[in-house]
Amino acid sequence: MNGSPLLLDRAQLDDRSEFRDAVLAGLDSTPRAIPAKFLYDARGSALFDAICELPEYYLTRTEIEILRRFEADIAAMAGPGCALVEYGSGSSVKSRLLIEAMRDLVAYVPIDISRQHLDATANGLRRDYPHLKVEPVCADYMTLARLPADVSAARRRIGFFPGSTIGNLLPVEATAFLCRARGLLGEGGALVLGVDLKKDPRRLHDAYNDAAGVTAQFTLNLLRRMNRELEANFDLSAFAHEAFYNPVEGRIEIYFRCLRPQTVTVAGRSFTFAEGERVHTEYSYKFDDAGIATLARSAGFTIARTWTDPARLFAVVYLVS
Ligand code: AVI
Repeated sequence: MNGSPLLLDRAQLDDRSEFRDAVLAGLDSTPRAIPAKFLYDARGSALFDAICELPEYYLTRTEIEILRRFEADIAAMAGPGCALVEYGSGSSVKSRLLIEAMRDLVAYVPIDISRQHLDATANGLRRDYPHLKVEPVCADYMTLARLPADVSAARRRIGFFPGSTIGNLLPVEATAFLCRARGLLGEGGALVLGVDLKKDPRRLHDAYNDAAGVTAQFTLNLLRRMNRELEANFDLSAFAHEAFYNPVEGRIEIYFRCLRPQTVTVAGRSFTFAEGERVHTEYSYKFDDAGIATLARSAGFTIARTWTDPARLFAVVYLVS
């Protein structure tokens, strides 16, 4: 990971130049912003896993609770002989619940950008479900144009996009993603979508400003990554994580904020940061029923069912074409 560029393989070199181009463009833009996907290097992914376990971060455990409670309903809506297609599968923890509930599943197709994650997950699933056809696809699900041929043998394709990852997309990107998914899932297809709900802003604030500071480490890991991969010289003590709920836009906004004026070198270029200047890293949109319906409609989906927890913190919706 930390080795000389000469030891990087082709894919790593491509990843690194994509990262460099995105960072330089993001630091040249006004306001400054770096796309959220670059938060997930190996350390960032481990930190995100730790976030999911935090007492303040209710999203993961609430969604799992909903899936456990309603997995039989979800399986009944899907019916027999389906293929399950998971967008951004990671370790496929949540999809295991659906795999176990959806008997007669023809195939499981995890889609993930990380080859390492994908292979480990696929091998684990093949071991645990020897009769299930596991067809991993290593791709960016935002641009994926085709599913494996075998999937067309399924009676119906069921997409699965959990975790409220849809909330990290701008509304226009979320619509584009849903349109693409609707096309890939085809006629009779459906999408099981996890969304975080609007709630008391203090609860939202705490979920992104945990007392242990893990979310702050997750944001500031982007600076570490730039230092390591782009020969940058960010002083980590001179920047702070900032996250707040914007009630007008209905979203959490996350930035790293500069605490004292300084000049930083990144990939051979110099960038000056004023005190208080911030660089945007993430949005996390929160939804109400009307917002979910508008989003679904924008891509030609309708909501067939909505499942929530008793406190209405999170929702899992079943969208049909
Ligand atoms: C991955 N995604 C749904 C998380 C969220 O809640 O928006 C990312 C995150 N960033 C900071 N904490 C969690």
